[in-house]
Amino acid sequence: EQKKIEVAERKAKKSIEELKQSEFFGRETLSLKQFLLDEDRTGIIAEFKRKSPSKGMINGTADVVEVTSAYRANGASCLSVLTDEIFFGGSTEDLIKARVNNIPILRKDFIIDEYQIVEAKSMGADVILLIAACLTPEEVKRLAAFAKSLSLEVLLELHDEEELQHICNETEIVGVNNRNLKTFIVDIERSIAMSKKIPADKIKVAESGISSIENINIFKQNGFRGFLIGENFMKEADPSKAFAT
Ligand code: IGP
Repeated sequence: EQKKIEVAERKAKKSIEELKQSEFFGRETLSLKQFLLDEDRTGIIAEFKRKSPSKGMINGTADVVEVTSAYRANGASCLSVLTDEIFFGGSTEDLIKARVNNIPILRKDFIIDEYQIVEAKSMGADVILLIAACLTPEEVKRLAAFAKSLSLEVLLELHDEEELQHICNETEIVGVNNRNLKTFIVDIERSIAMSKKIPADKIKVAESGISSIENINIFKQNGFRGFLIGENFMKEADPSKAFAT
C-alpha cells in the first residue's frame, strides 16, 4: 500500500517521457542469464543494502561506488542495489552510481507498476525483481512481459510452494528466498526442497541468509546458478573484504 502511494507521488513528479530522456534509457542492457550461465564466473549477486527490516541498520556509511566496484573486482557476477527508501534506506542515486560497473545490475525494490520498470531502465538497471508475495500470477506475467519489451530481465522471487504458480514463460530466472517474510527465519533445507519443483529450464537463484562457501556449495549441488548475498558482506566495515574471503 505504501508503495502505491510512493509510486503515485513519483509519477506526479516525473513523466514517463521525462524518464525516457535519461542517458541510460537507450543503453544496451547486460544479460544476467548469460552472466549466471558463464561457468567462469562465481554466480554471486552481491547486494548493496544499508539497512533492512530484519536487521535494522547494517551499514549506514558505506560508499556505494567503492563497495560495488570492489564487489565487481572480487568477482561478483551481478550487483543488486536497493532503491527502496522506506524499509531499506536505498535510493535511485545509489543505483545510478553503481552503474560505473560493467556487470548486470538488479533493481531491488517492490515493483507493482510499469512506471517503476521504466524508472529501472532509466537508472541503468538490467534486471528487475518481481516478488510473488506482492503480485498475482497475472500481474507477474504482465509486468515481466513489459520488462522484456524494454530488454530488461526479470528475477521472480518465491518464498513458498504456493507461489510456484507465479512462474511463467516470461520469467526465466527464479529466485527462492530462504528467509520467511513474516518470521525472518532462514531455512535453507526448505528452499532446496521447494526448488525441486521449479521447472528444469529455469535458472535458479538462492536468496538471503547465505554466509559461507558451504552454503553456496549445497545450493550448487542442487542446481542453483546464482547466490544473492547482502548482509554477510554489508555488515563488515569493508564489505568487499568480506566478499574476497
Ligand atoms: C539478500 P541477505 O540475507 O544476504 O542480506 O539477503 C537478499 O536476498 C535480501 O535483501 C532480499 C530482499 C528481498 C530485500 C531478498 N528479497 C526483497 C528487499 C526486497
